[in-house]
Amino acid sequence: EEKETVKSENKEVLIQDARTGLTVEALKKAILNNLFYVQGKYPEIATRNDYYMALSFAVRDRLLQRWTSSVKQYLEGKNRVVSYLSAEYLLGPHLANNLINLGIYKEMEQATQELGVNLQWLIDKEVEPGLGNGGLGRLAACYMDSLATLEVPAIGYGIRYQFGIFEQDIRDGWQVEDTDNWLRRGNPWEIARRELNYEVKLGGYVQHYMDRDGRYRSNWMPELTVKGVAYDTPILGYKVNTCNALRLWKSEAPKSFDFQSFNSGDYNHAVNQKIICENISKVLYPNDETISGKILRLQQQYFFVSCSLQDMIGIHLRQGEKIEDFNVTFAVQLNDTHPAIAIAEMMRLLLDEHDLEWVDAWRVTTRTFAYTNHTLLPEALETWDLELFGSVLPRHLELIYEINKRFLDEVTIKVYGDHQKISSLSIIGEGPRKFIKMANLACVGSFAINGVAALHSDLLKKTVLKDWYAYSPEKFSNKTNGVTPRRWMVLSNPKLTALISEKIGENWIKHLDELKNLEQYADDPEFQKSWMQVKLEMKQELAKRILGKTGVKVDPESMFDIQVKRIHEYKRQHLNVLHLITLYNRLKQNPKMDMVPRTFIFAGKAAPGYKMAKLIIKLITSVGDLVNNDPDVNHRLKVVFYPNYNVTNAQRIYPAADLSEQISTAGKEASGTGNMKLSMNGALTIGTLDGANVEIREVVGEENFFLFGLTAEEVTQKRNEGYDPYTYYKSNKELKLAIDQIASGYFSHLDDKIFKDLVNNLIYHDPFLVLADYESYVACQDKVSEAFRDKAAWARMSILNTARMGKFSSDRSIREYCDDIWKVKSVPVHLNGDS
Ligand code: Z15
Repeated sequence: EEKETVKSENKEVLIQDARTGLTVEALKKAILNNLFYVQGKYPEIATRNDYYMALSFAVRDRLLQRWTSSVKQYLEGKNRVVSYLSAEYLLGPHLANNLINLGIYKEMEQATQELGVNLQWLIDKEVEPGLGNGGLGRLAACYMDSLATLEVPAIGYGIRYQFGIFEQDIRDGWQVEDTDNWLRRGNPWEIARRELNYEVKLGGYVQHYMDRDGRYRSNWMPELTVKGVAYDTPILGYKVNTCNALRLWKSEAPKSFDFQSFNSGDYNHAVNQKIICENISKVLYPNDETISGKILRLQQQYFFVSCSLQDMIGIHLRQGEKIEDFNVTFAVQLNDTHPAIAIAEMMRLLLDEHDLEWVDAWRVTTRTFAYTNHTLLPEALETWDLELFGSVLPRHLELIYEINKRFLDEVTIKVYGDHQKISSLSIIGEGPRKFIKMANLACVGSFAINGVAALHSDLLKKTVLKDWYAYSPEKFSNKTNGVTPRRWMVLSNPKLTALISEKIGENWIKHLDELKNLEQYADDPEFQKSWMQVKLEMKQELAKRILGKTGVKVDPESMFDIQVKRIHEYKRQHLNVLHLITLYNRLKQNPKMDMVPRTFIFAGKAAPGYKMAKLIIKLITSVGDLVNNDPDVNHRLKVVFYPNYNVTNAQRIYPAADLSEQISTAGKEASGTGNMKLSMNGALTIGTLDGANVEIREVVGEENFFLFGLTAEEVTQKRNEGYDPYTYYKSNKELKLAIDQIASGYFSHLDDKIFKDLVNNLIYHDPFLVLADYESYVACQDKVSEAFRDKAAWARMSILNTARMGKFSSDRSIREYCDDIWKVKSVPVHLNGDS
């Protein structure tokens, strides 16, 4: 019954101006209308949330008009569609972003003002959808923005987690997690498409039989079937009509299932099974770059991939196309290995459901998928215990065996006798227990493989994917990450945006290379003054929030030294802390010393099970408690741990940064994207030659970048020589003092046990070469402080950083994916209906 559509004589629906108009008057009408008819309130009794909802629905109406026009346009022409598969989308709040992309921010500001409510107050009411952990999820969100802005037909597929990334609270200096119940007050940005649903099998076994035509067939008898329901969120491009869908799947129990179980009388069993079904899309796994190997996670991955592929096949066939031509309609990008099961699922759908022969199915599959790798940490490469895998996906295990067999036959001929190579390319890993290597599955099944920064792509070929590169070099390329200037400049830093646009117009928002026109003002004292004035105002705003959230009073004139990102040993927040302690000691030993005042700002979540990361948070807050309360130093040093780092908070922090800390061990950070956002907002970087830092330094100029530390090559060499952190600890006085203080309980009320694991790890193991880089880091920080004294010179460097960041727009990244990998073109969308 849900598939029926309304037949109407009059196909052209007349759309009322109150639902589409972009004038202040139309917006006011729309808000009141929604307040009344959607929220059931009149202005006098409407709450802040009622207003937020009314406003959002008013904006959504305008998106939907563009969305239906986009769908219509896509279906008319036969355009290749990009399908982005990602387990995470870290979107951030929608309202203000949509106002900017619609080009009605000013109009809405006035409309709300005339209604007696403040726009910013309503914008701040939105609970952000935190459906991602960190860089990988945020990249997917930036790419959705750029795809729409470049007018590329695209669908983003993922999971509608009921609970996103946990909320972080700091209690007694420790991280405490709370659930993220983001849907509690309703979500005006999604549209449930109840009629769009697919069944997904899980567990059970496979029967084999010969059919009447003598064809060997498989019949998967699942233990459980779940239903995926589509929830669509419109993603509008910047000042274009293109509005793409982000289609997230929610898991439910299928109807058929209710009947069977409930009628058979086993009520308890029925209820339990229902809960199991709903659990699949319940919660986002909070691990960034660590694998947990949990059954539920594999079920999540398979669940959303299967729904998505069934959906794509449906779209393709409804256009009257043949299944063999699937890859002409869709280019499917795998965002890391999380959706790599798609390779096997595509084969299953083509073979078992659409009756293709193996070679034809494999041809379609390997022309469809492309794989992006996001990490060089070998421990972060996803694997699944083979037995566990088989218990969830018995049919896929068979298919993987077959894919692997055919592939290894081919390999054996090519690499004759090199068993090392054969086992490294095999999808199945051997050991005490066998396991499935998802990166290998992604590599065999994809026509393109890319890294996310030049250095990363290069290292991929030399390390984790070395044998794959040797085997099929033509598949490899680099696509340096980018970020959307709409959210990370226009939205988060409106004052800087206005200042820039005053000088060079507004074109840069869509063509970020045009920021280079700012270079001519880098030495202009007037411009420098305005530039630093904006920075100061952003620091003042952040200072207020810091006071409110942490009770710490910080000086907006001090240097804001900022490291905000997930807490991970390879990102080396503890190296930053060692520098902080060193400055503290220098001040204590020489209170009259003339030191550039600094505010150390940290933010970031630790995976709940990652002990060392949580200990690093405790170290930061402990050092902060002492430093912030010591009158000898606290007018020149402050330490802040800003709780619950998320997109909303990131937007407030980046504009206020003077110094951006990008201090990962060289060769460990695949790209980094926070580094780009900070530099775009005029922060100078202190960093290693790692990830995209390399390319940022290249474009901003080495004289505008504070470089320190070992190179990736030197890191490898040092390890091979037998790195001994203890010799660094012994031979550097300031380093030894800092570490001894941590160990002795100087920052922890004389508790000498609490940081023991951290200290021992550093002086005896130090897997990320913190101690090896300490001296070079501190020396570089001294140069940073000296540079900060010369306000004009600093302003100049800051302006040049922003001016030269054009390359790091996600528009550039997406253009490269479109041209080199997906082979898709822009399809401008014309509005239908009235407006
Ligand atoms: C993640 O956020 C990243 C890589 C991963 O393998 C996982 Cl599981 C999560 C990050 C990288 O650490 C970061 O360097 C990169 O900029 C980002 O992905 C986007 O490519």
